[in-house]
Amino acid sequence: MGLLSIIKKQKLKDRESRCLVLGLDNSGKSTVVDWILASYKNRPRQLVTPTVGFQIHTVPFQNHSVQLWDIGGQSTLRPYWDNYFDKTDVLLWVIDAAAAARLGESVDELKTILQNRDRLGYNCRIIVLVNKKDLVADLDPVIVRLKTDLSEMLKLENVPIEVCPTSALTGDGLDGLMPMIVEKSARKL
Ligand SMILES: Nc1nc2c(ncn2[C@@H]2O[C@H](COP(=O)(O)OP(=O)(O)OP(=O)(O)O)[C@@H](O)[C@H]2O)c(=O)[nH]1
Ligand SMILES: [Mg+2]
Repeated sequence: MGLLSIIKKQKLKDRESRCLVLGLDNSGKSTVVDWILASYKNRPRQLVTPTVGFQIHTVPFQNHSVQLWDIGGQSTLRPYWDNYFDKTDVLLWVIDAAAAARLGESVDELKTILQNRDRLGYNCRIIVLVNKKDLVADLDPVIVRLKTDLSEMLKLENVPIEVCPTSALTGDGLDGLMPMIVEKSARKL
């Protein structure tokens, strides 16, 4: 293969992002993906049902191609999550802000994934969506608790985690998501 075709191939790769959408069942992962597909692929919004297994969608954004891997979050499916870790550019971790009782479970699952960082890759960007903000009057206590629960982990691993409050139902807070997902690939150019 000539140098020019190697460079071309690399440039193409730099414009591709693989985004893994994970989190507990019912947190709103497929609804986030549905909002993205409606916004960037003009697909009418659909009624989502629990994901059994996984779904892959490719979404064009600016001059990038984003591959979204929407994985089912039910506890029976979680042992298979690590099959999807390789070559992930962005991990989108979705939390149901209205399910306070499940916050600990969600943080524990995220911690388990972060402890397995060599599989996920140390360059993987981690974005936490505190979803269903439309159902919660005051989101601050949820975000404070989340950051406190993760702080020890963050200190140890020096993992920058971005936290975004969203509503996948209304799209509130989601406008900046695709730019964030492709930003990492853009920086490599
Ligand atoms: N009010 C509100 N409801 C939401 C929001 N996001 C998702 N939902 C609802 O939450 C329920 C679960 O959403 P899903 O997108 O299927 O959740 P999931 O995380 O993909 O669930 P699994 O596929 O089982 O892992 C659905 O009834 C959605 O309509 C949100 O931001 N606000
Ligand atoms: Mg789903």
